[in-house]
Amino acid sequence: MIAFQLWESLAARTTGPRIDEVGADQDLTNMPLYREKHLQHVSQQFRIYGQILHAEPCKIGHINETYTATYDQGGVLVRYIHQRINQGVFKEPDKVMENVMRVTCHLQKKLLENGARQCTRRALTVVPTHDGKSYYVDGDGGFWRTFVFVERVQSFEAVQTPAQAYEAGRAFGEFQSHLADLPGERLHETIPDFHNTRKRFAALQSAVKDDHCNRAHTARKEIEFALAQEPWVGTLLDAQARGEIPERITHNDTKFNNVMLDWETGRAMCVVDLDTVMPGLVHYDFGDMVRTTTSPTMEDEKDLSKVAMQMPMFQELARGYVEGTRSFLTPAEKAHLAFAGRLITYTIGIRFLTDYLLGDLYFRVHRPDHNLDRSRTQFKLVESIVAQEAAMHCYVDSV
Ligand code: GN1
Ligand code: MG
Repeated sequence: MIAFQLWESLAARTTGPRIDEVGADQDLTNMPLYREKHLQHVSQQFRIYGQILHAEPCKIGHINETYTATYDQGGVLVRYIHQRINQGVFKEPDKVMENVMRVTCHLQKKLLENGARQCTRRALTVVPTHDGKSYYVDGDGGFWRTFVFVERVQSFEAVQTPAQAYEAGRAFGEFQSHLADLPGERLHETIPDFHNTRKRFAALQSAVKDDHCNRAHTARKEIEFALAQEPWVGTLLDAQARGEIPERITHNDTKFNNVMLDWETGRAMCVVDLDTVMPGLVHYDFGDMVRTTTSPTMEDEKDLSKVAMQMPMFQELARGYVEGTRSFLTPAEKAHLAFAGRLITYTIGIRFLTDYLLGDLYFRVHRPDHNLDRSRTQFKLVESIVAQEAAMHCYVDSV
């Protein structure tokens, strides 16, 4: 009853008790009462010992619906993440959770074996439902899971210092390295051909041809740029087909805001957003890090004069990544790292552009033309990478 009263008082927007501020990249937005009630119901399905006090939507990410919830547990305030998986994007969420469970359990096991402290701050921990499942399906078919909240960390939309770029490189490198010996079957491909640039290119071509929303004329320059890159879109797929670079377990969404940095030390603590962890090329991860850590801007920056690949950021990123992957990275894989930045920045750019042409069906948008703006930013960054790629390549060779 007390929990309910507290919940009700929260609904009336009196300030509930809070451990600390949630950080610059999380917004507190008003949540309608019915959503709070539903979230309260969902929260009761998980093996959490305590009463929920309040919850806030967390606006990071374009795909899932995420909430930070605070509980009273034995008189101490403890937070959890409740998240509803976007089933338009992840068609088989049970398989997503199978992957996530295998990956998180393996990471936790490694941490324990290595005698690490604060293991639940260093890898995500899934909180099971009362009947021991990793997810709960609500009355509307909504697919929910819960994680332990990682405290005293923060993430950033854009990188601020080369030291942060280094941390991102090291964290995702170590992540790949820890998963290199994951036992059991191949992980599920939760989104088939996720980084298959050739297929993404074909999807763009067909969106341009159909032009269902009559938007192509507003994106003529971007379409022209994107289509002109065709000669190299299959470079890594071809190298893989020739057996030069192997399939690995990769994160596939290594945006800088998916690394949690310790508040005090600035060191990377934990890699989050594991839904797309699946078989892939190491380049998909490294490329998305180049995209999100080397330019000083956000991915939807409208002032393109600010968008540029900054060499000091790239150097630290590459140094951290090569250090983190020393145990397994082959020379052939290393040789394609600089190119990966161009390829993945371009790939995400054409995904934004395609979504714009299709009417913004996939990525959550916050303003008109948001996806078009995002694609422009990516293409500007591609140009900047191309202009410096030889130097990037030389640097990778040297570390
Ligand atoms: C999506 O929503 P978020 O930030 O986790 C997308 C990534 C894109 C990214 C671009 C499953 O990630 O592939 O790189 O937006 N995730 C999915 O910001 O499509
Ligand atoms: Mg994601």
